[in-house]
Amino acid sequence: MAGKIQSLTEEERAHLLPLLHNAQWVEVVGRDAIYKEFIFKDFNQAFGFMSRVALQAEKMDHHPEWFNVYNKVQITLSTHDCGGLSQRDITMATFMDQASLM
Ligand code: HBI
Repeated sequence: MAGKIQSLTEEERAHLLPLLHNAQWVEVVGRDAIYKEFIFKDFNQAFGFMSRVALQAEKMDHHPEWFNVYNKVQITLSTHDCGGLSQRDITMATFMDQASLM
């Protein structure tokens, strides 16, 4: 059985969160989660991004909370299994930032 997913430690947060802030991720007030709004040229680009992320989410078994309207995709990441941010959220956020450039 897979081990329990661990929340990020304070040391990990001190190192990782500034990097995410530089990529326009913000911490959600009142919740151990991160948020970012991606804006694309049009819906086609936005949906292509969402498609790439969806495949990665399935591969990682780690799914975003997201809302899409036309060319905007609003994303919140947190790990349900540990009730807060885990390394999985960092990995997914990094993937999303790269996938948004394709
Ligand atoms: N997605 N964001 C997120 N957080 C989780 O804990 C999670 C998930 N997708 C599937 C998943 N966990 C499975 O491991 C089951 O816990 C549902």
